[in-house]
Order: sequence, then C-alpha cells, then structure tokens
Amino acid sequence: MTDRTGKQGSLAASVGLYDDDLVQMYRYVALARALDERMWILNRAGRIPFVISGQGHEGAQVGITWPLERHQDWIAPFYRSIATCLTFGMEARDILTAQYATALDPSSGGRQMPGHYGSHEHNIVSVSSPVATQLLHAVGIALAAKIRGTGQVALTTMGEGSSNQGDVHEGLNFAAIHKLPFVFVVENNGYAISVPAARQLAVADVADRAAGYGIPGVIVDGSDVLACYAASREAIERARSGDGPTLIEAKVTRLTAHSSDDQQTKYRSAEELAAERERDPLPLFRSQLEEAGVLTEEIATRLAAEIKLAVDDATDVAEAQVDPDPATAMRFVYAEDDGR
Ligand SMILES: Cc1ncc(C[n+]2csc(CCOP(=O)(O)OP(=O)(O)O)c2C)c(N)n1
Ligand SMILES: [Mg+2]
Repeated sequence: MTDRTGKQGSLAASVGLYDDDLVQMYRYVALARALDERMWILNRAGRIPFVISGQGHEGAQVGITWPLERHQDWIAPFYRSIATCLTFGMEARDILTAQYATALDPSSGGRQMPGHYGSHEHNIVSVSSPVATQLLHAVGIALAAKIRGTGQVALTTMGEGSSNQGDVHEGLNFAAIHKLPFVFVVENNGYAISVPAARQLAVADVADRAAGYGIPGVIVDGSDVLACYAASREAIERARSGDGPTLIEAKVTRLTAHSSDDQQTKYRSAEELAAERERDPLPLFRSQLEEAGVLTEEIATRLAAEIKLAVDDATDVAEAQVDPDPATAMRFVYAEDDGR
C-alpha cells in the first residue's frame, strides 16, 4: 500500500514508510472513528438495532492490517474490526449497509447480525457469532495457502476474553506444528463485556502463552499505530517466509461500553474511564503526525471534509436501500435447487 515515489520524512523513514502512508493510515483511523460515532447516533435515533464499537481499537487495527497484501492475503476479523475492514478495502457504505442489514449489504445481504462484516471481494471472512471460531477459519486458510504454495498469509483478530476458548489452543497448536503462514492478533482491551482481564486470565499477558506453542509472543502498545505496524510487518514477513505463526497482543482501550446494550459505568469507575481516554489512538496519532510535520493543517482540514462526506453518503445510501426480500431468507443456507 506504499507509494514508493513519495516524500519520506524522518518519522516515516524510521518505520520504512512514506509520508503519504502515514496520512492514509491516519485517514483510516479517523474514518473508522467517524463511522462508529455515526452508528451510535443512528442507534439512539432508532435507525439501527445494535452497535458494537471499535472505538479505541482503531490504531492497532490500522497499523496491524497495513502490511498485509490486499486481494492476496486473508483476514478473519471480529465484531470490533471496522478499521481493519476499511483498511483492507471495505468502504464506508459497506459498513453502514451491514448495520442497516439492507438487501445490497455486501457482507451478507442483511442475513448476518449487526457488526458481522465480511467481504468476498476483499478476502475478509464473514465474522462468526461464536467468538474465537475465526481462528480456525484463518488457520484453515493458512494451511491451504501452504499446500498450494500461494505465498498468502492469513491473519485473525479477537479479544483477550475470546482467546481463552478451546478453539484457540487447538488452532494455534496446529498452526505452530505445521509452521503455517498465520498471524494471531489479540486486541486486549482489558474486558470481556463486564468481566475484567484478571478474571479471564491467570497470567498478565496473553502473549506469555505463545511460548507454550513454540512461537513468538509479542506485546505492543495498541495506541501506537506505528509500533503496531512494525510488529505486524515482522510477523507477516516471518509467516510468508515459512517460519510459522506469531502471536501479537495489542494492548488497546475500549472507549465505549461493550455494545449499545451495555452500560459500562455500572462496572468501571469514572477515574478508570477518564484514564482510558488518555490512551485514545486517534488524538495520539494526530499529534504524532502533526509534530513530525506530516499532517499539516491543510491536509487535516481536507481529510475531515472527505470523511464527513463519506459518512453522510454512507448513511444516505444505507437509509435509502431496501430490506432483503423475506422470501430469500433461506438462500445460502440450503442448496438452492433441492426443493427446500
Ligand atoms: C463462544 C461464545 N461465548 C460467548 C459469547 C458472548 N460474547 C460475545 S462478545 C463476548 C466478550 C468477548 O470479550 P473479548 O474477547 O475480550 O472481546 P471484546 O469484546 O472485549 O473486544 C462474549 C462473552 C459468544 N459470542 N461466543
Ligand atoms: Mg476484551
């Protein structure tokens, strides 16, 4: 995704990127946030039934997705992966039509639950409701890539709570034994709904578990977009060159309640919530790019206008699209022509 002819200031050079990459990365973080904020408004206005938010995770998602090859590699994401899906090719319209469950929603034509994004066109596996099953899907894709010798990498993402599911042990063990081109990303936001990490894990870091599979376990500050990028690039290179999987644990913050059906002030103190705001990747990345002279006022103003236009357009399109025809509800469940 890098423009190899562009300007390269010292910040971009420090991570082997160009200034334009950094601006584009910032654009995805900001677009994901703006779409997410719009979703909450639409939910509270009674237009969409359910929001499960990526706010606080966007920096890690953009940084980690960036080194993957579009239309070549695969991602099996989870419900918070709005920025991941955008970075890998989905559009603002695709996200909101999924939220409205319209007939033309590319994720599933309105068949999936809200927040269950997917894109055949962009190699994004449809989100599964039972958490952690996506790891098995991604490991299967990685196995196929190895057998076929395609050079593809499969990456999956999930929360730290989901990482305790049995599927993770089975899939990770298999991927490690067979040195599959696979990257396992845990976006650790410290909670599984209302359950704090200390009640989910007996260890401080999910990354510690990597040793049990004989693979590297890397901890990265999920508010630091470029640190996430560097960790991901290394893991992807390792996977592609045949050295097997890596576990990346990105320590992120969950800025919203678990979902629009949750109220986090019931289980998190005002002090804790205020401290979390300090780790918001959006203003942190913006300041970093401003200080490096990459994000000028002119560029920031242009991006803000573009993003507002994209979010308004996505809302208008999703509002205008029709619902799926109930007669098609069983399509893709059973064979089309067997009389059922
Ligand atoms: C197998 C399974 N068990 C429980 C649930 C209900 N559930 C949905 S999200 C969630 C919390 C997951 O927490 P975590 O993995 O930390 O991700 P986060 O939501 O914090 O990003 C639970 C328990 C589910 N969807 N699937
Ligand atoms: Mg969590």
